[in-house]
Amino acid sequence: MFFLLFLINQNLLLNPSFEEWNGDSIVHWKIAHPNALPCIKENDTVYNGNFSVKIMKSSPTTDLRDALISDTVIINGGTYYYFGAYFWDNDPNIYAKIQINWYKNGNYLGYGDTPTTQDINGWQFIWSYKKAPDTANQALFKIRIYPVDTLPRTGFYFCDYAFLSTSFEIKEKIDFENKKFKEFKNFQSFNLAGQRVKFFKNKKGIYFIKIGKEIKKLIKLW
Ligand SMILES: [Ca+2]
Repeated sequence: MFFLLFLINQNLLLNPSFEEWNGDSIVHWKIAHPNALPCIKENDTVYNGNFSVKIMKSSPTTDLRDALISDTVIINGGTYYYFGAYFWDNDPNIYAKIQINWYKNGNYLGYGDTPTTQDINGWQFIWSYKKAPDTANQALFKIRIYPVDTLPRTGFYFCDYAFLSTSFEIKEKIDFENKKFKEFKNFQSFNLAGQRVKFFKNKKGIYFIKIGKEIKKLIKLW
């Protein structure tokens, strides 16, 4: 059995679980390309609450990637932000990721993004973190859809519970054998609630963090 093992503090996104709709519009979100990349209210494949959003790539020729864009979020430059969302993507023809664009008073400064989704028959949690540029004061949260290189270059996935936050807390602790530590690769260091920790994942895509000598499982991706 696996659990969501961290608590997101102060989600800066409005309507992050896609519960509020106004007809075909999603309250506080912009559907960037309604014809090429339709975003549809979904009440069957849902992770959180009553609704999620089905995001489609309906045109095989378009190069557009931005499907849903958040309201502008006020942020603090030089601060670390954590961001991600839940995806149900079992469609081999497309994949998804989140991109954060940083701005200062509307002027683009750069971006951060998550890893891409994989084809999994279930909900997967995709996330990353990035330090906002020192002068940034605004961010846009973009939910993107990409085709693979081969036809048909159309497809869809479901997305639910997006988040952008300056912090999260570990909720659960799972016993883990330290002697297996060397199996893990892709170590990255970051600052979690003021502590220097290491973040890594194993071959099965399971994320862990290490604080001092303690290892905690963070999330399982399926
Ligand atoms: Ca929801």
